[in-house]
Amino acid sequence: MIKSEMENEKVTNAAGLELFRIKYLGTKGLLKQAMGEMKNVAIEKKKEAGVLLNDLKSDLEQYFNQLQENINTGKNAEKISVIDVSLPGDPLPLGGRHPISLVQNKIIHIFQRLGFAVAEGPEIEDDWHNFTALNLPEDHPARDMQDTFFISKNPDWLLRTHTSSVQIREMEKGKLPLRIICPGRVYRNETISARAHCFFNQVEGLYIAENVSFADLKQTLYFFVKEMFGERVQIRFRPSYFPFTEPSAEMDISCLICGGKGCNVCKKTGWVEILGCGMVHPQVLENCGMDSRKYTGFAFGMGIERITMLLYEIKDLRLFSENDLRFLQQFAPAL
Ligand code: 2NL
Repeated sequence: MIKSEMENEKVTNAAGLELFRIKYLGTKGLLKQAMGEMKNVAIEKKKEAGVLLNDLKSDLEQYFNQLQENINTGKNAEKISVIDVSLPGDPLPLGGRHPISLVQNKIIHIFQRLGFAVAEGPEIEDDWHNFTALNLPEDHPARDMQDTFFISKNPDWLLRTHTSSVQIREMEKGKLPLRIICPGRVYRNETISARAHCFFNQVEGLYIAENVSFADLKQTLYFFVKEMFGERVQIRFRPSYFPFTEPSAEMDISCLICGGKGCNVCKKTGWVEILGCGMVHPQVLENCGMDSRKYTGFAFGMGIERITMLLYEIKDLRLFSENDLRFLQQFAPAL
Protein backbone atom coordinates (compact mmCIF):
# COMPACT_ATOMS: atom_id res chain seq x y z
CA MET A 1 0.00 0.00 0.00
CA ILE A 2 2.74 2.41 0.98
CA LYS A 3 4.68 1.30 -2.07
CA SER A 4 1.93 2.02 -4.56
CA GLU A 5 1.29 5.37 -2.88
CA MET A 6 4.99 6.13 -3.20
CA GLU A 7 4.98 5.36 -6.89
CA ASN A 8 2.13 7.77 -7.50
CA GLU A 9 3.95 10.71 -5.92
CA LYS A 10 4.81 13.52 -8.32
CA VAL A 11 8.21 14.78 -7.30
CA THR A 12 9.71 17.30 -9.72
CA ASN A 13 11.95 19.53 -7.64
CA ALA A 14 14.12 19.72 -4.55
CA ALA A 15 11.31 21.06 -2.37
CA GLY A 16 9.04 18.21 -3.45
CA LEU A 17 11.77 15.71 -2.74
CA GLU A 18 12.12 17.01 0.80
CA LEU A 19 8.37 16.64 1.35
CA PHE A 20 8.67 13.09 0.04
CA ARG A 21 11.52 12.36 2.44
CA ILE A 22 9.60 13.70 5.43
CA LYS A 23 6.42 11.78 4.51
CA TYR A 24 8.07 8.40 3.96
CA LEU A 25 11.49 8.36 5.55
CA GLY A 26 11.28 11.06 8.20
CA THR A 27 11.34 10.36 11.95
CA LYS A 28 7.53 10.57 11.98
CA GLY A 29 7.20 9.18 8.46
CA LEU A 30 5.22 6.21 7.21
CA LEU A 31 8.18 3.82 7.40
CA LYS A 32 8.81 4.63 11.06
CA GLN A 33 5.09 4.28 11.76
CA ALA A 34 5.01 0.84 10.10
CA MET A 35 8.03 -0.20 12.15
CA GLY A 36 6.19 0.94 15.26
CA GLU A 37 3.45 -1.56 14.39
CA MET A 38 5.91 -4.45 14.77
CA LYS A 39 5.11 -4.72 18.47
CA ASN A 40 1.51 -5.63 17.60
CA VAL A 41 2.50 -8.43 15.24
CA ALA A 42 2.10 -11.96 16.49
CA ILE A 43 5.35 -13.75 17.40
CA GLU A 44 5.12 -16.30 14.56
CA LYS A 45 4.51 -13.57 11.99
CA LYS A 46 7.28 -11.27 13.20
CA LYS A 47 9.94 -12.71 10.95
CA GLU A 48 7.81 -12.40 7.83
CA ALA A 49 6.77 -8.86 8.76
CA GLY A 50 10.41 -7.94 9.38
CA VAL A 51 11.41 -9.06 5.90
CA LEU A 52 8.52 -7.09 4.40
CA LEU A 53 9.51 -3.99 6.32
CA ASN A 54 13.13 -4.26 5.24
CA ASP A 55 12.04 -4.62 1.64
CA LEU A 56 9.83 -1.57 2.01
CA LYS A 57 12.69 0.38 3.51
CA SER A 58 15.08 -0.42 0.68
CA ASP A 59 12.34 0.26 -1.90
CA LEU A 60 11.70 3.66 -0.37
CA GLU A 61 15.38 4.53 -0.21
CA GLN A 62 15.99 3.35 -3.72
CA TYR A 63 13.04 5.32 -5.00
CA PHE A 64 14.19 8.38 -3.07
CA ASN A 65 17.66 8.12 -4.61
CA GLN A 66 16.17 7.72 -8.05
CA LEU A 67 14.02 10.81 -7.59
CA GLN A 68 17.01 12.75 -6.35
CA GLU A 69 19.07 11.75 -9.34
CA ASN A 70 16.25 12.68 -11.70
CA ILE A 71 16.16 16.12 -10.19
CA ASN A 72 19.92 16.57 -10.27
CA THR A 73 20.20 15.51 -13.88
CA GLY A 74 17.14 17.49 -14.82
CA LYS A 75 15.26 14.38 -15.94
CA ASN A 76 11.44 14.69 -15.73
CA ALA A 77 11.94 17.98 -13.94
CA GLU A 78 9.89 21.06 -14.40
CA LYS A 79 13.02 23.10 -14.99
CA ILE A 80 11.52 26.33 -13.80
CA SER A 81 10.80 25.05 -10.31
CA VAL A 82 14.33 23.69 -9.79
CA ILE A 83 15.69 27.23 -9.90
CA ASP A 84 14.76 29.23 -6.84
CA VAL A 85 14.77 32.76 -8.20
CA SER A 86 14.45 34.23 -4.73
CA LEU A 87 17.93 33.02 -3.72
CA PRO A 88 20.75 35.61 -3.86
CA GLY A 89 22.91 35.18 -6.98
CA ASP A 90 26.47 33.86 -7.02
CA PRO A 91 28.68 36.77 -6.06
CA LEU A 92 30.90 38.12 -8.84
CA PRO A 93 34.40 38.46 -7.38
CA LEU A 94 35.41 42.10 -7.75
CA GLY A 95 38.94 42.73 -8.99
CA GLY A 96 41.26 45.55 -8.06
CA ARG A 97 44.02 47.45 -9.81
CA HIS A 98 47.61 46.31 -9.64
CA PRO A 99 49.66 48.52 -7.28
CA ILE A 100 51.89 49.55 -10.20
CA SER A 101 48.83 50.72 -12.11
CA LEU A 102 47.54 52.60 -9.07
CA VAL A 103 50.80 54.49 -8.66
CA GLN A 104 51.24 55.02 -12.40
CA ASN A 105 47.76 56.54 -12.61
CA LYS A 106 48.51 58.80 -9.66
CA ILE A 107 51.74 60.03 -11.28
CA ILE A 108 49.96 60.64 -14.59
CA HIS A 109 47.20 62.54 -12.83
CA ILE A 110 49.61 64.90 -11.08
CA PHE A 111 51.48 65.77 -14.27
CA GLN A 112 48.29 66.14 -16.26
CA ARG A 113 47.30 68.94 -13.90
CA LEU A 114 50.56 70.68 -14.85
CA GLY A 115 49.66 70.46 -18.54
CA PHE A 116 51.62 67.32 -19.48
CA ALA A 117 50.02 65.02 -22.05
CA VAL A 118 50.51 61.23 -21.99
CA ALA A 119 52.47 59.77 -24.92
CA GLU A 120 52.96 56.09 -25.72
CA GLY A 121 55.16 54.19 -28.14
CA PRO A 122 56.39 50.73 -29.13
CA GLU A 123 58.17 48.36 -26.73
CA ILE A 124 60.21 46.96 -29.61
CA GLU A 125 62.58 49.69 -30.76
CA ASP A 126 65.36 50.36 -33.21
CA ASP A 127 68.85 51.47 -32.30
CA TRP A 128 68.19 55.08 -33.29
CA HIS A 129 65.23 55.77 -30.95
CA ASN A 130 66.60 53.82 -28.01
CA PHE A 131 70.28 54.82 -28.17
CA THR A 132 71.74 56.93 -30.98
CA ALA A 133 69.28 59.84 -30.89
CA LEU A 134 69.78 59.98 -27.13
CA ASN A 135 73.48 60.69 -27.56
CA LEU A 136 74.53 57.31 -26.21
CA PRO A 137 77.99 56.66 -27.59
CA GLU A 138 78.71 53.42 -29.49
CA ASP A 139 80.73 52.01 -26.62
CA HIS A 140 78.27 52.93 -23.86
CA PRO A 141 77.73 49.98 -21.48
CA ALA A 142 73.92 50.27 -21.79
CA ARG A 143 74.30 49.16 -25.40
CA ASP A 144 75.98 45.97 -24.29
CA MET A 145 74.29 42.63 -24.91
CA GLN A 146 74.43 42.12 -21.15
CA ASP A 147 72.13 45.05 -20.47
CA THR A 148 69.88 45.04 -23.51
CA PHE A 149 67.64 42.35 -24.95
CA PHE A 150 68.35 42.32 -28.68
CA ILE A 151 65.78 40.76 -30.99
CA SER A 152 68.16 41.06 -33.92
CA LYS A 153 71.54 42.59 -34.65
CA ASN A 154 72.23 44.45 -37.89
CA PRO A 155 69.71 45.87 -38.27
CA ASP A 156 69.31 46.33 -34.51
CA TRP A 157 65.89 45.55 -33.07
CA LEU A 158 65.64 45.48 -29.30
CA LEU A 159 63.33 45.75 -26.31
CA ARG A 160 63.39 49.39 -25.21
CA THR A 161 65.52 49.97 -22.12
CA HIS A 162 63.72 53.23 -21.20
CA THR A 163 60.71 55.18 -22.44
CA SER A 164 63.01 57.98 -23.67
CA SER A 165 62.50 56.36 -27.09
CA VAL A 166 58.87 57.48 -26.96
CA GLN A 167 60.02 61.02 -26.21
CA ILE A 168 62.40 60.94 -29.18
CA ARG A 169 59.47 59.89 -31.41
CA GLU A 170 57.39 62.80 -30.09
CA MET A 171 60.26 65.28 -30.58
CA GLU A 172 60.69 64.09 -34.16
CA LYS A 173 57.09 65.12 -34.89
CA GLY A 174 58.41 68.67 -34.45
CA LYS A 175 55.46 70.23 -32.63
CA LEU A 176 56.52 72.76 -30.00
CA PRO A 177 56.10 73.49 -27.19
CA LEU A 178 56.23 69.86 -26.12
CA ARG A 179 55.10 68.80 -22.68
CA ILE A 180 54.66 65.03 -22.26
CA ILE A 181 55.02 62.15 -19.87
CA CYS A 182 55.71 58.64 -21.10
CA PRO A 183 54.68 55.77 -18.83
CA GLY A 184 55.38 52.21 -19.84
CA ARG A 185 57.21 48.93 -19.48
CA VAL A 186 60.93 48.74 -20.19
CA TYR A 187 63.36 45.80 -20.34
CA ARG A 188 66.88 45.21 -19.09
CA ASN A 189 68.87 42.03 -19.03
CA GLU A 190 69.52 41.86 -15.31
CA THR A 191 69.76 39.01 -12.85
CA ILE A 192 66.44 38.85 -11.03
CA SER A 193 66.61 39.67 -7.31
CA ALA A 194 64.68 41.56 -4.63
CA ARG A 195 65.95 44.82 -6.16
CA ALA A 196 66.27 44.11 -9.87
CA HIS A 197 64.11 42.52 -12.55
CA CYS A 198 64.38 42.04 -16.29
CA PHE A 199 61.38 44.31 -16.82
CA PHE A 200 59.97 47.23 -14.88
CA ASN A 201 57.88 50.32 -15.41
CA GLN A 202 59.00 53.87 -15.94
CA VAL A 203 57.56 57.30 -16.25
CA GLU A 204 59.70 59.76 -18.15
CA GLY A 205 58.80 63.41 -18.60
CA LEU A 206 59.88 66.06 -21.09
CA TYR A 207 59.22 69.75 -21.47
CA ILE A 208 60.68 71.64 -24.46
CA ALA A 209 59.94 75.26 -25.30
CA GLU A 210 61.75 78.60 -25.40
CA ASN A 211 63.38 79.65 -22.13
CA VAL A 212 62.81 76.45 -20.15
CA SER A 213 65.28 76.50 -17.26
CA PHE A 214 66.60 74.27 -14.50
CA ALA A 215 64.44 76.32 -12.10
CA ASP A 216 61.36 75.11 -14.02
CA LEU A 217 62.60 71.55 -13.62
CA LYS A 218 63.02 71.98 -9.87
CA GLN A 219 59.61 73.57 -9.34
CA THR A 220 57.86 70.95 -11.46
CA LEU A 221 59.45 68.06 -9.59
CA TYR A 222 58.91 69.73 -6.21
CA PHE A 223 55.19 70.08 -6.99
CA PHE A 224 55.07 66.43 -8.09
CA VAL A 225 56.76 65.17 -4.93
CA LYS A 226 54.48 67.14 -2.61
CA GLU A 227 51.38 65.86 -4.40
CA MET A 228 52.72 62.31 -4.34
CA PHE A 229 54.19 62.05 -0.85
CA GLY A 230 52.64 64.93 1.10
CA GLU A 231 53.37 68.57 1.95
CA ARG A 232 56.07 67.81 4.48
CA VAL A 233 58.47 65.98 2.18
CA GLN A 234 61.79 67.65 1.39
CA ILE A 235 63.88 67.32 -1.77
CA ARG A 236 67.54 67.67 -2.69
CA PHE A 237 69.42 67.48 -5.99
CA ARG A 238 72.81 65.83 -6.43
CA PRO A 239 74.90 66.35 -9.56
CA SER A 240 74.99 63.29 -11.80
CA TYR A 241 75.69 62.21 -15.36
CA PHE A 242 73.47 60.99 -18.20
CA PRO A 243 74.57 61.14 -21.86
CA PHE A 244 71.22 62.71 -22.86
CA THR A 245 71.12 65.57 -20.33
CA GLU A 246 73.53 68.37 -19.40
CA PRO A 247 73.64 69.30 -16.61
CA SER A 248 72.25 66.15 -15.01
CA ALA A 249 71.07 65.48 -11.47
CA GLU A 250 69.57 62.87 -9.23
CA MET A 251 66.77 63.86 -6.92
CA ASP A 252 66.31 62.54 -3.39
CA ILE A 253 63.35 62.93 -1.07
CA SER A 254 63.52 62.94 2.71
CA CYS A 255 62.92 59.40 3.96
CA LEU A 256 59.20 58.75 4.44
CA ILE A 257 59.78 55.85 6.77
CA CYS A 258 61.91 57.53 9.44
CA GLY A 259 61.22 61.16 8.54
CA GLY A 260 64.93 61.76 8.00
CA LYS A 261 66.27 60.30 11.24
CA GLY A 262 67.91 57.33 9.50
CA CYS A 263 66.58 53.80 8.98
CA ASN A 264 67.08 50.72 6.78
CA VAL A 265 65.15 52.12 3.82
CA CYS A 266 67.35 55.23 3.58
CA LYS A 267 70.42 53.30 4.73
CA LYS A 268 70.75 55.67 7.68
CA THR A 269 71.19 58.72 5.43
CA GLY A 270 67.69 60.20 5.83
CA TRP A 271 67.36 60.52 2.02
CA VAL A 272 66.11 58.20 -0.74
CA GLU A 273 66.79 58.61 -4.43
CA ILE A 274 63.64 58.64 -6.55
CA LEU A 275 64.56 59.95 -10.00
CA GLY A 276 67.14 61.18 -12.48
CA CYS A 277 66.75 64.41 -14.42
CA GLY A 278 68.49 67.20 -16.27
CA MET A 279 68.42 69.72 -19.11
CA VAL A 280 68.03 67.99 -22.48
CA HIS A 281 71.45 67.76 -24.18
CA PRO A 282 71.66 70.15 -27.19
CA GLN A 283 72.82 67.23 -29.33
CA VAL A 284 69.60 65.34 -28.53
CA LEU A 285 67.54 68.38 -29.61
CA GLU A 286 69.52 68.63 -32.86
CA ASN A 287 69.17 64.88 -33.46
CA CYS A 288 65.42 65.39 -33.48
CA GLY A 289 65.55 68.36 -35.81
CA MET A 290 65.22 71.13 -33.23
CA ASP A 291 67.17 74.36 -33.08
CA SER A 292 69.15 74.02 -29.84
CA ARG A 293 69.97 77.76 -29.81
CA LYS A 294 66.29 78.65 -29.74
CA TYR A 295 64.84 75.86 -27.61
CA THR A 296 65.75 74.32 -24.29
CA GLY A 297 64.06 71.66 -22.26
CA PHE A 298 64.18 69.50 -19.19
CA ALA A 299 63.66 65.76 -18.84
CA PHE A 300 63.36 63.30 -16.00
CA GLY A 301 62.84 59.60 -15.50
CA MET A 302 61.68 57.48 -12.59
CA GLY A 303 60.95 53.83 -11.89
CA ILE A 304 57.35 53.21 -10.83
CA GLU A 305 58.27 50.09 -8.86
CA ARG A 306 60.67 52.10 -6.75
CA ILE A 307 58.07 54.74 -5.91
CA THR A 308 55.48 52.04 -5.16
CA MET A 309 57.89 50.19 -2.86
CA LEU A 310 58.53 53.41 -0.95
CA LEU A 311 54.85 54.31 -0.65
CA TYR A 312 53.68 50.88 0.52
CA GLU A 313 56.87 49.65 2.21
CA ILE A 314 57.24 46.69 -0.16
CA LYS A 315 60.55 44.91 0.35
CA ASP A 316 60.81 42.69 -2.73
CA LEU A 317 60.44 43.77 -6.36
CA ARG A 318 59.50 40.26 -7.45
CA LEU A 319 56.13 40.52 -5.68
CA PHE A 320 54.91 42.79 -8.49
CA SER A 321 55.10 40.09 -11.12
CA GLU A 322 54.35 36.89 -9.20
CA ASN A 323 50.56 37.31 -9.31
CA ASP A 324 50.17 36.17 -5.71
CA LEU A 325 46.62 37.11 -4.75
CA ARG A 326 47.57 37.46 -1.09
CA PHE A 327 49.83 40.33 -2.13
CA LEU A 328 47.55 41.85 -4.77
CA GLN A 329 44.37 41.77 -2.69
CA GLN A 330 45.91 44.14 -0.19
CA PHE A 331 45.46 46.85 -2.81
CA ALA A 332 41.84 46.00 -3.66
CA PRO A 333 39.42 48.86 -3.07
CA ALA A 334 37.26 48.59 0.04
CA LEU A 335 33.58 48.11 -0.78
C1 2NL B 1 66.59 57.44 -14.40
C2 2NL B 1 67.02 58.58 -15.21
C3 2NL B 1 66.37 60.06 -16.96
C4 2NL B 1 65.87 61.28 -18.94
C5 2NL B 1 65.71 60.17 -18.14
C6 2NL B 1 65.50 62.05 -21.24
C7 2NL B 1 64.75 61.83 -22.38
C8 2NL B 1 65.06 62.57 -23.49
C9 2NL B 1 66.04 63.51 -23.47
C10 2NL B 1 66.74 63.65 -22.31
CL1 2NL B 1 64.19 62.32 -24.92
N1 2NL B 1 66.47 62.95 -21.23
N2 2NL B 1 65.20 61.31 -20.13
C11 2NL B 1 66.71 62.29 -18.50
C12 2NL B 1 67.38 62.17 -17.30
C13 2NL B 1 67.21 61.04 -16.51
O1 2NL B 1 66.13 58.92 -16.21
O2 2NL B 1 67.25 57.10 -13.47
N3 2NL B 1 65.48 56.81 -14.73
C14 2NL B 1 64.96 55.69 -14.03
